[in-house]
Amino acid sequence: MLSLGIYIIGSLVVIVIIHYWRNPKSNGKLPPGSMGWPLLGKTIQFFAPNTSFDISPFVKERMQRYGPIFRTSLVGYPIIVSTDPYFNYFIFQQEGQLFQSWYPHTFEEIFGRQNVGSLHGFIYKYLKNMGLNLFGPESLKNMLPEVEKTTNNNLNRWSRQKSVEMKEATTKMIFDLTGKKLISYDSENSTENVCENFTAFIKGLISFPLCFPGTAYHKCLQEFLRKKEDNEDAQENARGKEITTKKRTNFETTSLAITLAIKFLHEHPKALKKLTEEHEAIIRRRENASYGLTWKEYKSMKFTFQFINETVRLANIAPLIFRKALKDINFKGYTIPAGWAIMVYSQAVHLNPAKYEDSLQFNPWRWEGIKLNGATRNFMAFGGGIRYCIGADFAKVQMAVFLHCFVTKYK
Ligand code: HEM
Ligand SMILES: *[C@@H]1O[C@H](CO)[C@@H](O)[C@H](O)[C@H]1NC(C)=O
Ligand SMILES: *[C@@H]1O[C@H](CO)[C@@H](O)[C@H](O)[C@H]1NC(C)=O
Ligand SMILES: *[C@@H]1O[C@H](CO)[C@@H](O)[C@H](O)[C@H]1NC(C)=O
Ligand SMILES: *[C@@H]1O[C@H](CO)[C@@H](O)[C@H](O)[C@H]1NC(C)=O
Ligand SMILES: CC(=O)N[C@H]1CO[C@H](CO)[C@@H](O)[C@@H]1O
Repeated sequence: MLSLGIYIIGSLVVIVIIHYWRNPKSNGKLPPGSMGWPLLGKTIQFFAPNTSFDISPFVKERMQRYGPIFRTSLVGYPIIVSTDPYFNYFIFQQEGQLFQSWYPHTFEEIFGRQNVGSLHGFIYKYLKNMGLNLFGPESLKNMLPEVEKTTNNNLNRWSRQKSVEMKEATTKMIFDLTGKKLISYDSENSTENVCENFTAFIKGLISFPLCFPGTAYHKCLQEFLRKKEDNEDAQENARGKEITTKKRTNFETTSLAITLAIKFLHEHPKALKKLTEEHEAIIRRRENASYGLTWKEYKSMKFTFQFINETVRLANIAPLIFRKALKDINFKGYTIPAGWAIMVYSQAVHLNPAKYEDSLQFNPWRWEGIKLNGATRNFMAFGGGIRYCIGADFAKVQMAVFLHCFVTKYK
């Protein structure tokens, strides 16, 4: 009898919990959608992998059923998914006022407490300024010869090998470059503490979206976890190893873009021809062909930047950007309750056929004379607002220099 009573009460509690989970409270109309089961939510469907460039089938299906903004749940959090360019833009612009950067605990646990998703205020501003200096235009100008030299050295080494695993090789190259930059900065001015925090800042912030399961980067997460286990076996050098792995994980952004750029060059001979012409012309215009790239030359690479934009648009390097609502948010008749998580799904914006014709096709010419009006709403590969990627220009320099060396010296 007693056990039956417990059973009934237990079932009632579960039903009530599920009821509240599936029908969350809101001071207005919630965006449409379904919540799935508590804890698990829609996680399993979301993580179903798909290797093509296309939007995840999970999101695609829901966009068709519910429209561009819908609710669901992932890894135990109720969450609003936004594929709406206007709402995404609004979210980026309102950072710190209505929204705040936020990444789920699961990932904080994996990547350590110093995750910058949770870093706000004074320290954030300090580190951000430091980053802006480090990767700002003046700094990049000075770096250009070094980037060119490192790129040439790496290409030279690859050309003497029978075959090269591009992803790995480019990651190592980018690691060489960025690592040098960070370390030289460290030994020059700052205290160890600041450098460590700054490294954690860069690591923590971009490592999460990259390693979201279900994306191509899931592998890097697994690698990271494996290394972590290794560390536990080999306590002595645990720390060094972990830092190295964390760093490597993050330099996969630019290296992935470069790897994809090579793939696109291979598949699109017309684009390769056009790119080669642009870079050979740069060298021809020089007084002496053996002089290195100048900033002026870099700035003149018109087609190269179209090529880079198109690569980054399709590469979908940081597919998910997370925020939390600080207040009740009203948008297009919906109310998102304060405290809810919001996922900016930028890939849907980049593959919007209304803005990008044949959106799955690689076509660098589409950027020619593209209307700049609303450009920031329709291109958010580097985020937006005050959290805009501080490494964006650095990544572009690396890519442009790589393409320059690659097409002028190698076949
Ligand atoms: C193609 C390469 C890259 C892509 C697509 C990319 C993408 C992004 C995106 C989407 C964000 C915004 C995250 C958010 O709003 O929550 C971001 C932020 C950031 N990125 Fe990148 N990134 C790239 C390369 C780099 C590089 C090379 C570095 C530095 C070495 C870097 C450092 C950062 C930092 C520090 C932030 C945080 C800025 C802040 O919160 O204020 N990124 N990146
Ligand atoms: C991946 O996406 C492609 C193109 O949208 C689709 O044809 C394919 O069925 C998807 N694969 C899986 C496993 O969902
Ligand atoms: C580093 O220190 C030098 C002089 O000590 C100063 O000129 C320079 O601006 C500093 N750099 C940064 C990034 O603070
Ligand atoms: C070009 O520059 C290199 C080194 O900077 C020099 O050795 C070479 O003689 C120069 N060639 C001409 C034609 O000026
Ligand atoms: C690349 O995209 C950005 C952002 O939309 C835009 O401002 C820039 O003009 C584009 N570059 C080219 C060469 O089209
Ligand atoms: C905000 C932040 O992460 N601060 C850390 C900076 O580094 C020191 C020591 O490495 C930590 O104690 C701080 O918490």
